[in-house]
Amino acid sequence: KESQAMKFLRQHMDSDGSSSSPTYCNLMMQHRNMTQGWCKPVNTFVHEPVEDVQAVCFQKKISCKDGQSICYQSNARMNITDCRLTGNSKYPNCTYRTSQKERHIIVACEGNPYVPVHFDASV
Ligand code: 139
Repeated sequence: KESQAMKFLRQHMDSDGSSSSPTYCNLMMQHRNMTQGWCKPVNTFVHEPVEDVQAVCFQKKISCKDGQSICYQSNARMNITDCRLTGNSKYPNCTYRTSQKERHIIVACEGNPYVPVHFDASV
């Protein structure tokens, strides 16, 4: 079975990639199985080494968007791609807008080892 940590890697890590192409999100959202059953509306891919993203669990503590749990904000800006479902996209044809950004990422972490399990936001 896929652990929460493995799910984060599948949904949010693309260390060796970059979103140089406008079709990046259409291809990656499908390839990483986020368009099965429904079109996941928003998803961020991080183009940085896995160790650098895992290290965020030990960086700046902040509250998550839910206002309840603890999240962590990266000290450094990271190279990311946001994928956002377009308004006229209809399942099973999930079409996304691809936007490349340099931002601080915010994640929630769980487990032992303590690793990212949820992508909260970028700022
Ligand atoms: P999600 O099911 O939210 O979390 P994604 O991050 O891929 O999966 N968990 C938390 N879940 C929510 N809020 C917290 N504070 C949590 N702390 C721990 C995976 C698992 O993580 C655990 C839970 O057990 C949960 O099942 O916001 C909705 C989706 O949109 C994505 C990220 C999120 O899905 N998103 C949003 C982005 O990828 N980028 C953005 O900029 C914004």
